[in-house]
Amino acid sequence: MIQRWHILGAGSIGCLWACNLVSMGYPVTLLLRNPAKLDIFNSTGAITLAEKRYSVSAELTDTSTEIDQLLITTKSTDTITALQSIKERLSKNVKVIVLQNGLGSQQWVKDQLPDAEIAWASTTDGVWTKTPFNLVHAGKGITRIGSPITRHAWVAALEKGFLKVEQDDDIAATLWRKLAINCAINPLTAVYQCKNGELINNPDYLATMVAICKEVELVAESEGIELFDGPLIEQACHVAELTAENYSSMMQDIQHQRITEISHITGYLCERAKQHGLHTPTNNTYLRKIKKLHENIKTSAY
Ligand code: KPL
Repeated sequence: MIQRWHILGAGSIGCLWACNLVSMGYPVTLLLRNPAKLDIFNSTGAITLAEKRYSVSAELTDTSTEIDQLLITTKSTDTITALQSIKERLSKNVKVIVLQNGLGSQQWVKDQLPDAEIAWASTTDGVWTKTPFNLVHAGKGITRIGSPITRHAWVAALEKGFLKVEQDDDIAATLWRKLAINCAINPLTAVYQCKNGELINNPDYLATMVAICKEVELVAESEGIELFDGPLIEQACHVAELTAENYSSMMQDIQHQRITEISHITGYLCERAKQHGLHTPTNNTYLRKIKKLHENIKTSAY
């Protein structure tokens, strides 16, 4: 029997994945916290992607039906509140995929659900929401999925949709590599409110990016993580060049007065550095700067 996927976090990545799961024949339900968002969804009854409508259903998190398969795509900062709102509904051996930026929340979910079959995922797909539940898949990337412990057979079935999916036997390292790039690009673009490409054209921004990357490399080494073949700064500049005209997710969060994922990106890095007795002054400075920007922001919604 094909089991239903529930999606916690109906933002652009969650909705893109909803369409992908529908394309594979899965029934999909979006879990929404906000009745107003449910009303908006019910007025269209589907997600639109490239002019095509994908039929999914939606319900409030406080509904009582059981959840057997759960994809978590909330912002990392919303994970605790979001998971707690549906924890009672999870079946004992629920299958869970955590597809989020940053680090820290994946391990937290795993610790909370000791009997669940857990997989973690990282994506390079770029997608944005034109109007609610109407998406533009702007950058076609890869979603890597892997279990932190043993391979789960059901993950392989997820390679059959229209999104490019690969199984990853070292998903923790993949998430770390993404974190490293995010540490290099996101806080700077958010503080200076610039496009990714500006980081490589402005000598002051570039010098700061170099300092950030050196600190990140030290922490990664202490964690036993091999980052890239060359220096991190080369990879970060390469990503900034490839995405030169884009605004990073953190830049957009600040621009739209939303809480950013800094605590799970630079915050996670600085915390790990502290554990290893390493100094990360540049990363600490940008962590403080973003936290200062958060002071004027009140809410976030998953
Ligand atoms: O992942 C990103 C983001 O915006 O969050 C990129 C564009 C790669 C910058 O770190």
